[in-house]
Amino acid sequence: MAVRLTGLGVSVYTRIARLMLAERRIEYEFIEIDPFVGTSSALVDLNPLHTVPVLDHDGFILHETSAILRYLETAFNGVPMVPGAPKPLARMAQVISVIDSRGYWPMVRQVFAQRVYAPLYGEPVDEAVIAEGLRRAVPVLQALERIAGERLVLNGDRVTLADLHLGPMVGYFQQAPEGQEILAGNKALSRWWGWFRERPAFQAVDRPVGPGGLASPPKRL
Ligand SMILES: N[C@@H](CCC(=O)N[C@@H](CS)C(=O)NCC(=O)O)C(=O)O
Repeated sequence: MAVRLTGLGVSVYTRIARLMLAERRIEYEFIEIDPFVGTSSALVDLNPLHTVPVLDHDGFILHETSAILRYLETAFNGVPMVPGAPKPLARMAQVISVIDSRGYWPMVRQVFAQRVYAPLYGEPVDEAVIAEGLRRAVPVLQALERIAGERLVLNGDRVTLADLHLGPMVGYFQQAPEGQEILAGNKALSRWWGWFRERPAFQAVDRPVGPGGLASPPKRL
């Protein structure tokens, strides 16, 4: 059974998929394509939306990270990561939805990309973009704080797909000093992060970004 993942090393969504592959101890081939530089016909063939990651499992092609995680969760043996009970199951879906629709852009594409990533490449930093990202990230973290405090998911106990979806996003966001400060103000979420960041699978994918940290450094993420 051949598993192949097309992605970009620094892409946060690629990291989420790689985290799941690591959690399930699945061996896979990694093909690096940068979706931010031009149009790759190889990527369009796999995914007309031209986003990464894309999974290929014996010819079954799947894009959209939450779908990839759900697929790997059931197609490969391992500790169940989708709760059976209605309430934690709903919370898991809620976290993933909040992150996808409201978290990714401000936390990663605005705050992390500008405060942390751009300087690594000597690019100018747009403070207005950071300010807007921080403003938009605050309610996202508040919503997640409530969920972490309730402890149905994000509880530092049983890992679910919500943890895997959120971990790499927080991992990037908290690299910005402002992100770290906002996170620190959300106590339950901070506790969760302290637990999650130590997971061996996360440590395996959490490679430094920047010109020294990648074989072929992309200019954007
Ligand atoms: N809905 C997609 C989003 C993936 C995504 O936005 N990936 C970024 C990299 S982190 C990407 O490929 N962006 C290229 C683009 O938007 O043109 C998923 O869940 O996989």
